[in-house]
Amino acid sequence: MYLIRRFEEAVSEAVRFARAPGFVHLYVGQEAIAVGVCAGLKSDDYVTSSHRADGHLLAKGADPRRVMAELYGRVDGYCRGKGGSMQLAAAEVGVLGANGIVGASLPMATGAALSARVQEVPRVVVCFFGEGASNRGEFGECLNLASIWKLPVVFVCENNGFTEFTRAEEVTAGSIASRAAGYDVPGVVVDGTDVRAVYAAAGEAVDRARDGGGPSLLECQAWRLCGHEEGEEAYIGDWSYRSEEEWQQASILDPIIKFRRMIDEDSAAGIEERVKQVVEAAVRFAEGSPYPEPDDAFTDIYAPGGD
Ligand SMILES: Cc1ncc(C[n+]2csc(CCOP(=O)(O)OP(=O)(O)O)c2C)c(N)n1
Repeated sequence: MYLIRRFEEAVSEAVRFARAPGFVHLYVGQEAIAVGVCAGLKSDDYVTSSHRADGHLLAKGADPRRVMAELYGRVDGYCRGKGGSMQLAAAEVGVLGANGIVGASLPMATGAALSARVQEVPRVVVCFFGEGASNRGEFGECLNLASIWKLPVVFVCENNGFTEFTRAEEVTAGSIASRAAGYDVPGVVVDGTDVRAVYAAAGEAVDRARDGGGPSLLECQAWRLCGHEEGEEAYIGDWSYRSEEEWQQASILDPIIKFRRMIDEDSAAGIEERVKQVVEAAVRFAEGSPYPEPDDAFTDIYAPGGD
């Protein structure tokens, strides 16, 4: 969790000083979800992700240097600098892709789970998506098919309180977790700021999926402790969708502050020092990596339906 937090601080700085391209969506406040879920996965399990993807990659074991290089648009990144933040995929560690299209992680995960079934591989697929994505049609379509076919998929809704610049309660009706019952899928609300609670709930869902029991839906509730995307204050002016009081109270929901209280000071200091070195090395690696050559613009590109 601490690695994700410090990694993203470095990303934020790189974007704000124009060393890396923009349109980066940070994961501050949601770290316990990626870590709690991915800690219980095997290395060949799959993950599909949203536009807020760095945390999912790092939690699934991606190399921070190659994630950073990708965010910088350099050739040593996981997608040779052509994916960037929202098309970031790391097949080596089972991350099938971030997504610029809200909701697209749902059919990707359902399809990957169907492929595991057809190939008779004991693989589980975890699908991360926001509460905004749960209002799109794919949500119902995928829960329905995954339930009917008892696919090994765990749907993890990250309810961070906001869809872009809109408060979730203005656009999302009722309880997301309870929507699962309509598809005969177990659905639970989880405290997404408590890594131990996420780990326990996800472990149960992953075991069920692996044992042939079919899909589950976890609604992990957390609070987005950052803007929708880096640099948004330049165009949303007064941050009118969030109040100052809310920011002050929100730090109570910081998963890292919560967890740090539970471990001893020496362990915390050791983690902090190691993470500092890892993040500094990632930035050095990214900044030392070249940009892709213009002649390579059409290599390593997948364009369905193209000539
Ligand atoms: C299909 C689609 N519609 C709209 C957008 C614009 N958009 C980007 S992020 C976002 C908010 C998504 O909210 P949520 O799913 O809750 O994820 P969060 O940003 O809170 O992590 C929107 C509407 C998009 N990228 N794709």
